[in-house]
Amino acid sequence: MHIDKHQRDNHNESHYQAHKAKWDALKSDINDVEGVVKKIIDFQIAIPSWALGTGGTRFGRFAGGGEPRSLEEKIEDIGLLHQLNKSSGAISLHIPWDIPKDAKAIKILAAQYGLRFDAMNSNTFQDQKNQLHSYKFGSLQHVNKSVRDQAVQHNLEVIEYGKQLGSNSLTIWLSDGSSFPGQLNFRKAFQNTLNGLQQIYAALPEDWKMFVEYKAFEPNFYSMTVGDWGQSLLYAQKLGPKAFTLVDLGHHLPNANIEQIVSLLLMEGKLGGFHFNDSKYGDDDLTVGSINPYQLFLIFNELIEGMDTRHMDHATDLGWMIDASHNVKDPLEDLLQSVEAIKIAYAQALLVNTKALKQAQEQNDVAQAQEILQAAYRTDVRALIAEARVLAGGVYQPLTFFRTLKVRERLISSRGKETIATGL
Ligand code: LRH
Ligand code: MN
Repeated sequence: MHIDKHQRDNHNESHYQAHKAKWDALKSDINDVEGVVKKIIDFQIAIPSWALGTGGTRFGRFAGGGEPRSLEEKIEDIGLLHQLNKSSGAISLHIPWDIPKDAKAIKILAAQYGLRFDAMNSNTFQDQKNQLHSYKFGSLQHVNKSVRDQAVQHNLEVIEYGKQLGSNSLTIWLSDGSSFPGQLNFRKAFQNTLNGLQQIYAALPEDWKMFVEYKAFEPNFYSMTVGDWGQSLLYAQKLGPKAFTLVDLGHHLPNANIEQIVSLLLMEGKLGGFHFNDSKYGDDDLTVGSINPYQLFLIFNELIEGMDTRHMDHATDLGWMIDASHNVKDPLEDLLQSVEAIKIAYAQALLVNTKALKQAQEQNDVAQAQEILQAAYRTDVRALIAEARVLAGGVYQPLTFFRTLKVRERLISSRGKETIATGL
């Protein structure tokens, strides 16, 4: 869906005065405000192709209607988000859920919406129709070489699709593990998995990266063969300079200190990117910043400290991706809120007085350190995000405008109420 320029301009005109008042008040407190606004504009977040429909659980799935029926319609939906927030300029595809039948046409369609292809995702956690060997007992870890070879082959096919689309990274999340003590030889499972990853690594084009995504549990509930940041780091270090870890915020045990994990992975130069979402219990895949926005701010505070220490480019040197599942919200509204929450956390972290914080840390002035951090966290930066968004050609209030345009109603009338999108 292409948004009419006049409708966009009418929306922005009607919101300008309210915005100007807030922005004028905020910008006077921001050092190097042009630099901060540019960083916000350049910060693009990849939208998962598997999260444009309604998600569900084993207990039920309540489709909302108007869901994309093809990869083309998924690109149109992400294109719509990007027109509204000018911050969703990339797609992360999942294979085989989103096999590009005509890669050239898909690439052209995405380019028409200003979209590029971020990390490709392989899938050896489900058995496809007429698949020779089952992944019931794992894929790269499997005791049978024929199953392991099949999984390696699949990842090589995913790389080929990515090359056709201009992607330059592969995310490997393995559901491999065990659900009962005694079921698995952990060392053999690790070595089989490493061997498989090495074969895939060897097939990576020169400029590609491999992201090894870890997860503490589910669908296995006793051990996961890439179960935490330490195991993922071990694989990435043994694989080589193109291999990195991927931090999915929902893949940690309760109360894990994710910001410390991020700081240390950055220190080792082995942090590859993120799957942003939020959770209260397990891998809940909820809207980013909906449960624990302070944790997200603390993660971005460590990211900026670590990336600036390594002179990394905030916009391009790490993979910024959402991985969420929408059980009760409209998928597109959920994604608009998630992108907004990520940009708010990034902007607040950019406002941290790092010089004063270092000083407080050097003087063990714990109370002052908290004051400095929370002064930034308690800054309402929404006018800054809105200013950057409109300067980039977006709208002041994406969610409001999405509803004003009656996008969901229009999608239901053009696609139908019962359409089901591929994905989780
Ligand atoms: C696993 C995961 C992984 C994806 C899947 C859709 O929980 O986070 O990143 O492959 O969700
Ligand atoms: Mn994930």
